[in-house]
Amino acid sequence: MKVKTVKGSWSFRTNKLGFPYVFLICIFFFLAGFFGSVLFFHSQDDGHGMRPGPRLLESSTEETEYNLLLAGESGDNSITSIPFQVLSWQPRALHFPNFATAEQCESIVDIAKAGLKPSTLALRKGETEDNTKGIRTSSGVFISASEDKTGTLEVIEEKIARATMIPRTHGEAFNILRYEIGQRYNSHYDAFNPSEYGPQKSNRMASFLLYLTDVQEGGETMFPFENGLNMDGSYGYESCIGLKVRPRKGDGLLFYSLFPNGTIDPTSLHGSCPVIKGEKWVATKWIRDQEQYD
Ligand SMILES: O=C(O)CCC(=O)C(=O)O
Repeated sequence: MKVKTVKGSWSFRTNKLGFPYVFLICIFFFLAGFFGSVLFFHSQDDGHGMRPGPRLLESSTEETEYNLLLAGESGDNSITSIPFQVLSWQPRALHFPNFATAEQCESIVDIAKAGLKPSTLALRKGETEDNTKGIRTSSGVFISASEDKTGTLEVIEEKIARATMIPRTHGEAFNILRYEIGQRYNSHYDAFNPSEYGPQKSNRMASFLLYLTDVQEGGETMFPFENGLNMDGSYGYESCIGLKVRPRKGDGLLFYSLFPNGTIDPTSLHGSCPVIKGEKWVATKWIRDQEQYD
């Protein structure tokens, strides 16, 4: 039987098109591939000659679109974004960069200036003004948001409530403090231990500090017992050691004095290092575990 042979189409085409034509087609595809890949990698470049790796959520600077849910009657129909850095888990301390604007800080300093008086201390049994001299040497004034006709403290107070999710009604009036060179606040607890201070109607559960000025040198807020450090009984309450938070105009610092179970966190001991150069202004908001009616 005669086997039918079919000529391959390749030989058919090459025969028909000729070698120079095929050669040109090859060159065309080679160049198209080469320039295409160059363009592709260029578009992936981050501007520094590096191709980006997988992006970390927290380092993304792109605008994110969120699909909002229908909020409850007391909720918001917008997203609140208040960036923070966890400074420590012992105590629970958060840093809020650029929490307030420079104008807001300056306005708070302006309203506080006229009312400054030497800062006072809550005294324990056996303590007197005389035997506690030198522990807290700043000047300060208490101003509630409703007393500030510029409305700045109102805006800041609202933002603190959102950052902490503790209603404004739990906050004391702002204590606005000025530290001049050499002035300090030795380490202490904001929460009142009933065994030292007697029975309490409510306790300070958290403190929010808004730094109103930069300080050239010194004036850090210190946490000497951070992460259980220096807790061997030898700490003298004056030394500026442990976690130190540098005051920066407009930045906020939040820390919790009580554990979630309501007992005092021993690592929440804190104070203000003496100012060495410049002047420190800070607005403190003490937040209580019960509503404040006065
Ligand atoms: O001024 C500071 O950095 C700390 C203030 C403080 O400890 C306080 O007001 O309880």
